[in-house]
Amino acid sequence: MGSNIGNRLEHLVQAVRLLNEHPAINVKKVSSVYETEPVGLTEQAKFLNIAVVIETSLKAIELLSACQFIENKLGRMRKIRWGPRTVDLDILLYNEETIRLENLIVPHIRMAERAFVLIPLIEINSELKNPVTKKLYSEEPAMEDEGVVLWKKVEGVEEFLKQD
Ligand code: PH2
Ligand code: MG
Ligand code: MG
Repeated sequence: MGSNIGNRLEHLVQAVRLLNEHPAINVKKVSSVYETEPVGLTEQAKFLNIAVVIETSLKAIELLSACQFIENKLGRMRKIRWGPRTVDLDILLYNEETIRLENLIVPHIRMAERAFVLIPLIEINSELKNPVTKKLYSEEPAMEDEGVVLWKKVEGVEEFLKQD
């Protein structure tokens, strides 16, 4: 998840809360919050990024709808590709599956090149591998990139959801 507009932490907390309130989704882990330099379109505000682990009975495509519902609920407008957003919820991995639908590709196509994805992801599970190449995400060269700074240490889902 990422946010770079308004109260960025609040947007992430609300997004995790809404995910967890979905009857078919359980949020199991939340990473610490990282402040990250914008990638792609660099002339925009810094992001806060987190990664979460969920358990769900939803199919990946249904999970995507749930994520988009939350993005819209939190006021996301889709104006510019890679542009500023109140909140962005991307599906990075879904079990060990590879999914190639028109509007959903898993593993997320750019995740292995983005330190703002890899660093929070590795914090919650350092053993994760690309399900196709079997390469450890912790061994991706992008892990060494600059522009990702620990902003707030998070100890657990409960604690994360308590802050306002
Ligand atoms: N998301 C993007 C584009 N660029 N940069 C950072 N630092 N964090 C993001 O979440 C992000 C981005 C497209 O979704
Ligand atoms: Mg997205
Ligand atoms: Mg994104």
